[in-house]
Amino acid sequence: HGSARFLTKKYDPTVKLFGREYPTDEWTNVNKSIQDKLERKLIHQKYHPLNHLANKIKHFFYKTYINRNGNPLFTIFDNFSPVVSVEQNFDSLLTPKDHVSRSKKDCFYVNRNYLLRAHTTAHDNELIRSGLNCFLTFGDVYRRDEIDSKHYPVFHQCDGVRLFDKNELFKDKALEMDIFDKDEAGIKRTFEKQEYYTLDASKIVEYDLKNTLTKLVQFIFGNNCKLNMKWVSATFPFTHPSWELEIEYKGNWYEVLGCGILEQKILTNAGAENHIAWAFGLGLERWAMILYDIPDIRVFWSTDEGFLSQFKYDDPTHSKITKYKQVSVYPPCPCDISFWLPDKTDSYEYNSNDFYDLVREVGGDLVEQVTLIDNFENKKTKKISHCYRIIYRSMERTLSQSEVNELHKKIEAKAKEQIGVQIR
Ligand code: FA5
Ligand code: MG
Repeated sequence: HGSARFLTKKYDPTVKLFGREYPTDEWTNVNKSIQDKLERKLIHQKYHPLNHLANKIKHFFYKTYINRNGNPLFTIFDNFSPVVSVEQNFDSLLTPKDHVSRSKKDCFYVNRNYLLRAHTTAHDNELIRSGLNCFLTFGDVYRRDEIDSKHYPVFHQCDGVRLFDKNELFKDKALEMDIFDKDEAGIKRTFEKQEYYTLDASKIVEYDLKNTLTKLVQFIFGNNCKLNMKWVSATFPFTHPSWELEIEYKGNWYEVLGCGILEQKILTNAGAENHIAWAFGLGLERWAMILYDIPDIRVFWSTDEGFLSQFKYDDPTHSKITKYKQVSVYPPCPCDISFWLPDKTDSYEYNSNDFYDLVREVGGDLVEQVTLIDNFENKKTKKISHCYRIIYRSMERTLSQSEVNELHKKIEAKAKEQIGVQIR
């Protein structure tokens, strides 16, 4: 292990990401296993817990913030390429040239000019420049890190930004109040505010930021959730003042987001100099682990149906909270069953759910999953055949083959008797 970092790796002259070729150089360190992750797009995978969570967050902003015409105030982006320039990820956010976060040992560099974004904040500058006042960005982010229950080299973030001009900030008091401190002699940066702003402006934006995020926590975790939260002061090159929000969960404090008042220089550089803004960035996995009781960040990358099937539900009001049951470490036993469906009558037409219910009834918790794997019609007889794969697995022990066979036979018999199928 210890010596691996000293090996010099040979890279091809170019690396191809999303169909585009990038020349490699002495900064290149994107490896094959990380490139495979680029394709996974977990937040876009329907019914994935990160997809459920992203939908909840979008819904919160859409329903809470609407303009005079009833349209959402926040514009949402979730499809930007994770390949960004060093300029986007660092320079545009005022990260000093010698800042530790730029290090090759912490980031995945494509070459000296491009990297896999280390945070979704990388898009803020351009989105402000494009004229938006309120926006959210969701995406996968990449950091070189160890893999343990809380760290994984790929995770997901949501960044949010809101700009205010004088009228939005002070409303009917706008004539009497100012965002910018005109008393040039006295202006200085304190722990409470940047040198440019009045204390009033800074405090109102701070209040709005913390209020928005507190409401988001309450919406996501349920209004009467008994989570302890605390604001901890923090530092980021792109915000001042800055905070982190921590949530207590099972006796430990988890940092769930970073936020602050955006540096005025970033607004000025992006052509929004008459504004003041808040910004935040949250880690979706941290929120999902607390929300769904997921004990290990690696679980999100699992393709095991025992995991995925637990989240296969529609949630039209974005308020459903389910608790994850640890996928058993005992081996799965798949067994297939094929039958001709009963003929359709006036009173009964076969539906797969009938079979699923029956399997659950007979097999109980020893059944982890049932999937329809084949469906065809005999052209002559017009009879329809279904084949289902049942995965048997116990949470407590290894099932014996004879035990599984016996259960499977019972299911066949019951299906014949109750639904009238014809086993093939
Ligand atoms: C940032 O990434 C800042 N861009 C956040 C920000 C945006 C601050 C805008 C101010 C204004 P940080 O590195 O702390 O900050 O990560 C933000 C959140 O991502 C953390 O609070 C945590 O919830 C999550 N996170 C960070 N590292 C990991 C990791 N290795 N695995 C999983 N989640 C992580
Ligand atoms: Mg942090």
